[in-house]
Amino acid sequence: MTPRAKADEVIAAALDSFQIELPSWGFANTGTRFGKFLQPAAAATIEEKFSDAGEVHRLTGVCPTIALHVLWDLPDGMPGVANIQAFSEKFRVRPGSINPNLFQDQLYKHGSVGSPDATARAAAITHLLESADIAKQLDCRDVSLWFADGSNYPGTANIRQRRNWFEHSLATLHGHLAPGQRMLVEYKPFEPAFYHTDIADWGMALLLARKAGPQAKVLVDTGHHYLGQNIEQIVAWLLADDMLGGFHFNDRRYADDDLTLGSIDPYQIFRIFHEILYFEWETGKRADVAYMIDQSHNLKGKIEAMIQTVTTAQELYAKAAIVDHENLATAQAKCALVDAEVCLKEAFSTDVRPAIREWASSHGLPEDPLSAFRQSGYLERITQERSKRAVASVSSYA
Ligand code: RM4
Ligand code: MN
Ligand code: MN
Repeated sequence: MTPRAKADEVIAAALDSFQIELPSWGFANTGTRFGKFLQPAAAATIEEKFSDAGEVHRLTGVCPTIALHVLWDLPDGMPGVANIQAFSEKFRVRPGSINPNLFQDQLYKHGSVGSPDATARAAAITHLLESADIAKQLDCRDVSLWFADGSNYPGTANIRQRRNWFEHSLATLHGHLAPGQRMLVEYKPFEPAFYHTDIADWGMALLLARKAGPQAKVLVDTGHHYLGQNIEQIVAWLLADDMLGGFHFNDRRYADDDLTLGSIDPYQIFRIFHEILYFEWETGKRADVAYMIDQSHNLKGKIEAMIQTVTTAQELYAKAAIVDHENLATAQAKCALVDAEVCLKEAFSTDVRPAIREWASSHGLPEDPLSAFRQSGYLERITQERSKRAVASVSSYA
């Protein structure tokens, strides 16, 4: 077998095992704190979000699930489950991670589970438990937690006390999970809190997840780090301790910019995938990691941007899959620095697009999902249909 044919085979096997979850909020009108530019084709209802996600999955074949934000997608809680089930059947995409929303209600002005107000803490716990129940009803494995909790000025919050409340609430949620369910703890250094955030980094998320119980893992959102932080090292450490639960993928230049994956620094996403695949090669274990997209495209067409993201993710994953692990391990052991780095770069600079096209057509998928989307007429149809109705109030803050 030629090296090229071997690489193509490795890529095809890697792509067969690669799936990535779409965020419902990525299809809705979102913006910045300075305003929102509305798109006539943006999804305003849960049915429209499922429809758009179904379209991305139909064209890419690797997005079988859609992440749901409880407040935005099931505003009435549990009674919304039947709707979700119906749309899931209709549009052939399953509900994925369930994201409680603990940051929009007026009650959460000073935090949710970390608020000094006992009423806010109790409401937050009730919402967490209801979210776990929704996940059970929908057969969703992951409850994905992100807390906006924190404070804006030094001296205004009791940091240790808030941590205790977090420990208590997360343990309560853990006690409520069904066997096989997981809770993912996401961290973020700042925004909306600008002095301290209760779960500010991976160490805090790790400690809280450990305390909560064995079904709690850490979620890494690539946009939630200080600039210059070595994210792939965090990934490698969490993998080594079996504490990596999943990702929210996006790219950024400055802070939590939620830009298209790989648009700014594709090498970083490649290095993250590389750490995961290197771990799998070394241990012979499959990393049990949920890949999810957490992006909001304010100006790009929502569906096009999502297809672009998925395609980029596949390319970077395929590049990481063809790293010659044996060679790399040998070079590392000998401290052959240039050889080791060249080994990584070699894979990164390989054009994997022909192999991906081949993989797609062998699975009955369009070789170029973006142009297939443009030719499908879907966008024209929804633009027409959706611009007829009045734009529903925009509640999503992603
Ligand atoms: C946060 C975080 C969460 C996402 C919200 C909308 O910054 O990334 O995962 O659900 O934004
Ligand atoms: Mn996120
Ligand atoms: Mn974020």
